Amino acid sequence: MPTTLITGGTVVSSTGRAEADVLIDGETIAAVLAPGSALLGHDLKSSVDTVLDAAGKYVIPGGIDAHTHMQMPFGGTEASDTFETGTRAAAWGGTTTIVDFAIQKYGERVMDALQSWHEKADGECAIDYGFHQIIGDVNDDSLKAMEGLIGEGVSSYKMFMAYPGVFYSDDAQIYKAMRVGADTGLMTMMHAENGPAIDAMVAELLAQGKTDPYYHGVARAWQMEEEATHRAIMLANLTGAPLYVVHVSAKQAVAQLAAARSNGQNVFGETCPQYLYLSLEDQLGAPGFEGAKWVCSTPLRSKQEHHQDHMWQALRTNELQMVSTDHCPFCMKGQKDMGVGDFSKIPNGIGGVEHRMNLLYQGVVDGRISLERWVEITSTTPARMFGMYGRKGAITPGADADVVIYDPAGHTSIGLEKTHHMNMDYSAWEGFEIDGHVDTVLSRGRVIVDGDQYLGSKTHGRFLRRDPSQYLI
Ligand code: DUC
Ligand code: ZN
Ligand code: ZN
Repeated sequence: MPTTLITGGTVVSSTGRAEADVLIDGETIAAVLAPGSALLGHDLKSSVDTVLDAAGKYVIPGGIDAHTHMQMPFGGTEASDTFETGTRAAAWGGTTTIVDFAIQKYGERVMDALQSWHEKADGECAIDYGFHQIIGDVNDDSLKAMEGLIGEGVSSYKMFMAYPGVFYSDDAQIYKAMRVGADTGLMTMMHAENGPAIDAMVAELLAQGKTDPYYHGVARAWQMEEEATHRAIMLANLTGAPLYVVHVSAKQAVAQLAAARSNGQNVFGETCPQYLYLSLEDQLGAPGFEGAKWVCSTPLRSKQEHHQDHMWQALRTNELQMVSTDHCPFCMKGQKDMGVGDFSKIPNGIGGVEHRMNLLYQGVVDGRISLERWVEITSTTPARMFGMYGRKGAITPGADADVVIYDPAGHTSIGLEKTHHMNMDYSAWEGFEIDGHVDTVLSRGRVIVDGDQYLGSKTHGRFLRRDPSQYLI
């Protein structure tokens, strides 16, 4: 087994930092040692196969993006990143694990859907990957099938309170599925927006000739998110199901989660970089059809109402527990442009799997979060939340050697011409400047990114069987 020693760096965990060397044996972390340690009388530097110098740099557990949609069929098209291109882009940005969504369409059997997602991803991924299961058709058969998901290494499922006629579940269906969630230990994930009311408002706006991308954000008002979040929390409370609300963007929805948590309920929330940095006014409201680049759901929120500051604050106070991307890229040409003259036909989604680690690190530089909290919300908590901890999310003996060497003195200019490996014809993050740089990325002991060189392969990533959540109160 090849051995690697990462020397001279500052190893950062969710609880602290220390100068330490990291010894990797094959695919796993063998030891975290005082700098310059010898082991059984052997000088490690001269005994290992590879030495990686991390002097002046942070050594952190590889990022875990627990919310991606590679090649997702949606909005009359398909998300433009395949598992191959999307996981490669993730690796470039210091993310070494994704959890994507297998989709049960209406009329389809759950296990058939899961199998077809295995077929899409198998042999195509640069990094390790797991699946959540989307339940798009709650019926007796799918409720029964849900009982077998943990046995398949899929310990979470997602439902939608939005998108009537596509993925939508009504309250009775949610109630029934949550009963299974409570009984089996599956984590219930929820897209919490009131879809029927949103669709009524979309029709009203279009009838008034309000067709620009900006109105996507108007139709999906924060009241629709707050109401659905509250309803999901109440149904979870009634059934005893643990609940994880995806892509929280409204401060009012955070307040609902915080109230439930202070009541002792197992309720969690993620936000995404777009809700920390981007806004209804500046991006969705960009002139002409430009705003389509940032059409996603939940939508970007008003800067005037300070939702973005609230998301950062909620991350600091653990009212929100982690940050994923909801990576769901579409090109402007041939995809987003289906909605010229009708915002409701713009495929919903933003690509960002490549930039999450950097964008969140900028939050450290800007004094929004601590260095340790950065590691916690991008890696350690996702591992614990979704049953991967022990193998992922920490640099600790026995864990997979998924490691990023991050240079705080480096710099990253985000943009299509500069740092862009996602399969999109634009960057939603064009022009963002980051005071840090992903230097080296290891996935299970193998260097897959080294400076400006990609050394990975699409057959390296493995399906990750996950356990039930290790985060419950
Ligand atoms: N929201 C998006 O923006 N894209 C994919 C699905 C979703 O809920
Ligand atoms: Zn969603
Ligand atoms: Zn999503």
